[in-house]
Amino acid sequence: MLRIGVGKVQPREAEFPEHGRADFPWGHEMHMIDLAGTCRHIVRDWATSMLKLLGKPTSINVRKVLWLGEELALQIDHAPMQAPGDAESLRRLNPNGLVPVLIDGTAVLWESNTICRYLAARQRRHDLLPAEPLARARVEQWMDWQATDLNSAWRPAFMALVRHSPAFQDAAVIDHSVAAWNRLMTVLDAQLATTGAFVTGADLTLADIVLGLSANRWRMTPMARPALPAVDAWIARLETRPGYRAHAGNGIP
Ligand SMILES: N[C@@H](CCC(=O)N[C@@H](CS)C(=O)NCC(=O)O)C(=O)O
Repeated sequence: MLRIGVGKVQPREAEFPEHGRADFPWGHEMHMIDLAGTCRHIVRDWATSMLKLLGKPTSINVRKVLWLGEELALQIDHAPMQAPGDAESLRRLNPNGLVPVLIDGTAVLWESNTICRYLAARQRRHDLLPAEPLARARVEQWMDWQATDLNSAWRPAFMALVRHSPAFQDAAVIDHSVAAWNRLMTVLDAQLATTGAFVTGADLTLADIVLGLSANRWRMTPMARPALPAVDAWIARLETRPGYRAHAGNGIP
């Protein structure tokens, strides 16, 4: 009879068909102990085991995936990728060198909203990402708006007022960014006032997850903001969800 235990080893090097070799900051080791007490161990092919997520837990785009993971009750092995030397490894998985990166078996995915769509579809969660084309397009419309228009609007203001980046200190550019950010948040407010619940209707979808992170950042950035009662009411609804509290409204802008 064999007894089996699982332990962690790191770092581990692995091969991905499309990406070549990459160091990975953790792996799994399976120990097999026979009756004579002899310990042999084999290294499990961790690349075919559970979902892996790379990226700092403070990153707004990583937090989308962590929150979604909770909504889907998925077990995700999360590595922050902060150690020296991680950058080169990361670039082999995502040529942009950015997080999040999701690893599912030998498949590697990057772009946070795409990862969210993939996970919802993988788990057949049509409540979060509808199968019906028009309903799905409405969710994706707001997700794309988040990733393009809204993200472009806030970047200079956020980099200046929260990150205090020397590269973003032009007052006119900051003012313009604050105004654009506030204007787009009023667009979201009007939509939420119409639905009276979540971004696309009565139920939470992926649009609420990606925009929930954006709205939290908007509320936490020290700048003048208009009163947006529908956004406030929506965030109060999001705050009832453990995934939002843990990964979005968790005190990190
Ligand atoms: N469009 C990409 C943007 C990814 C991105 O900008 N990620 C940031 C963190 S939010 C990043 O990796 N920054 C470099 C770092 O954190 O080291 C996505 O949505 O996944």
